[in-house]
Amino acid sequence: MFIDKVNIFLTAGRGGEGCISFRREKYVPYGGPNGGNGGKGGDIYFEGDPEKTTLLDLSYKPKFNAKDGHKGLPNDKFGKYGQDLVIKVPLGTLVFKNGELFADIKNVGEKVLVVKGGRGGRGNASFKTGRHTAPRIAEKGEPGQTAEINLELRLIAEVGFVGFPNAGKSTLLSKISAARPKIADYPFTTLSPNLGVVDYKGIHFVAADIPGIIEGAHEGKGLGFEFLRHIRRTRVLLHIVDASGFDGNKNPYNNYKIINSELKKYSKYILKKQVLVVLNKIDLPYSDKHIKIFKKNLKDKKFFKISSLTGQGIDILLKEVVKILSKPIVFNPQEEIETIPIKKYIYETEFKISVDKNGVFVVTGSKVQTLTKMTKFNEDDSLRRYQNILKKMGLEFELETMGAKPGDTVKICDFEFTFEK
Ligand SMILES: Nc1nc2c(ncn2[C@@H]2O[C@H](COP(=O)(O)OP(=O)(O)OP(=O)(O)O)[C@@H](O)[C@H]2O)c(=O)[nH]1
Ligand SMILES: [Mg+2]
Repeated sequence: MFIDKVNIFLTAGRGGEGCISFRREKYVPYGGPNGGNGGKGGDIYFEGDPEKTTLLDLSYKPKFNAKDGHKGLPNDKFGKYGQDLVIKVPLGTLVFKNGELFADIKNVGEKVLVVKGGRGGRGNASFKTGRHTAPRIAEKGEPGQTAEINLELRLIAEVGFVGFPNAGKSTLLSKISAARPKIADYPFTTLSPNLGVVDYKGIHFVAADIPGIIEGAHEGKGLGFEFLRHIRRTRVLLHIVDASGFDGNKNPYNNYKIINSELKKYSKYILKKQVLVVLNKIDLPYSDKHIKIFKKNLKDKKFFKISSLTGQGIDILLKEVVKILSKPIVFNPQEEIETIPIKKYIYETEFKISVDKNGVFVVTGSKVQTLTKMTKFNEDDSLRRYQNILKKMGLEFELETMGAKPGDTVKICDFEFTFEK
């Protein structure tokens, strides 16, 4: 499971108690105080770990404590320090402490102190004064600092893929890296980001394939903007377009404009990155026609024609990507702190079925509903495709299991269908 946001509580260790003790030596009648100080409580750190790619393990445990310091001892011995706690996080983790951005862990081994352990209490040796030579005073240890921490992961990839669902983003990633994301001919196959390391003639870079976005993503439609943060730190975006005409939609150029407008609503910086327009699926009929439309509208802007399936055109594309990556990084601090309203994404099963009082089978679930809202029922191919996807998801089987008979009514969103096999 991919978890990119967690909320945890940290408590650093409490300082150890100071000791009250007096010297006892032969022939020394009134030994002075010799109680040592308590040891300092353990600190808590976050450390960047390249092996980690998710915050999943932290999501199981809401509270983390470092060890308390040990008590001070007689003979002016200080108590041992409480052990520090080092929490490993993936590179690209933003740390918000009590609601404010506190650190941004980007490098391997980068370690930040988040809460400090308490000071050890002073033992009575520390309280000795000229007038008060035998104090029975010692302090308790200082409590460790506490903090509420929100961690937010923004994956670090040099190249990010954006585009409509089904454009072929995951297919491209699987073609150019060893990553094996799920690929299928229905929208929202990818539900969380996939990373892959690309090796182009000995030059390596990380590419991120994120779930598709749709019109209205800024209002939370589809998966909303939830995963866009993972392409915020990329240097190059590949805007992948299905040039063959997705979902009976005969206008890939329009899709391209929709994505651009959604990206602009997401962040004013994102389109300032290098964006390469990638027309995919050129092995399919109709792509020629759409490529011409792009050519006309993009004017001088360069675009790439590829087939993620056959591999055609990919070499030229990667060559350009590597060329851009070889230029120095221009860092924009404003972009990093631009805050983005995020709609919370809750994972759901693909669909749920219930039977209402009229015996109608009501199907819910964001995936089915999005698909239904995105399907043009007045087109035969779209309708057939819709039926196929539902069948593949197992909806027909599930309806039968729940006792649906031919002729029964099935409701999805505002649409009513008659169940048939
Ligand atoms: N003919 C052809 N089909 C392709 C090509 N690239 C992808 N496909 C097919 O298009 C469908 C969608 O591909 P995916 O890679 O899952 O698309 P995606 O953009 O990751 O989709 P989401 O994860 O839903 O956003 C699959 O059936 C692929 O086999 C291509 O270049 N040519
Ligand atoms: Mg995908």
